[in-house]
Amino acid sequence: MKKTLTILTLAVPLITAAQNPVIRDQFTADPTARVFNGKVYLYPSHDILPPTGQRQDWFCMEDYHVFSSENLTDWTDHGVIVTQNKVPWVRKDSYSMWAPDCVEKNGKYYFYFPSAPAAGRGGFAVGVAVADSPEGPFIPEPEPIKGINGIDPCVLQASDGNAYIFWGNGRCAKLKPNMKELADDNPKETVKWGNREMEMVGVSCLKDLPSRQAEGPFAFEYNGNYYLTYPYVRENTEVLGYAMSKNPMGPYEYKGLIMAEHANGCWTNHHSIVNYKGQWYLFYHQNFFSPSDDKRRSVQIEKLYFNADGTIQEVKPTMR
Ligand code: FUB
Repeated sequence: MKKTLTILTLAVPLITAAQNPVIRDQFTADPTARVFNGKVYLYPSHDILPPTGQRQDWFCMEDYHVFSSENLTDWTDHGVIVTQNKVPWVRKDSYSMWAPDCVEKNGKYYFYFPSAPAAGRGGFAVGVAVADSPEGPFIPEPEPIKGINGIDPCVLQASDGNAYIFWGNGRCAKLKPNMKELADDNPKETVKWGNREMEMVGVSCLKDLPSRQAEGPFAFEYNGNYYLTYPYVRENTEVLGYAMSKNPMGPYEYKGLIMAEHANGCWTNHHSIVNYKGQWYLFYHQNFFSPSDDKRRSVQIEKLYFNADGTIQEVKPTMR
């Protein structure tokens, strides 16, 4: 932790008037921004320096903080809302609390997060923790959501009255009204993984897109269109692409790039898109405070604009 503070202290004097990166006393990545009660709430991953015994060149995350702001410049850190060793199904000290999301329904806040499940299960699972306030306290469910093997959950509350959960590689399934389980009427698909065939719940929304090697899907609805935005690999790094559909579960038609390769300076490009007080914003991350280590990242914000036909204009990062 001491090393983290040293890096931040050295970098801070370089910042003058601009706001990016927006959180300056800790590393933050994979930002999901949501508007609750007139404020923007930011639910990022929390990169830390790996303790001894953990892989030093890999992601290392043990908990989540939530931040809020009314002006996107001054942020309040509400502290830790979920931590790895207090989630019953998460493998102890796995440091795999990857990209989260949070949505509200009927006054309850549902925080979705991926992590490594307890021994014997392998891979990643997605859990949910529930609170009465966007700041917590969040109580984790005892088991992860059945039917999701993967990372990077994003929940879309569509105008058709249903909630849909998207996760790594653009898979999508309908949630039950309780927001904690997949609906029973979801389609099932047989998916090939190398030589193995697996039956998976839901559909793959990335079927006809330029790359199936994608993660961090973020879905939203605007002006009668559904948008599926996601980082995918091009030129040996992640670009930020997007696709549009008239239906929440697709099929989605690829439309182009929101952010080009190498623009954010690190390999990953996890993001979210939110409208606050009539302006659209892109939340994403780069490694400004840790230029030689792209697993220690910092959240940035840029304005985002749509064209008249609903397509999205490319965003260029500021402050790097
Ligand atoms: O932060 C860990 C992983 O890196 C996320 O889950 C991915 O989206 C990528 O940003």
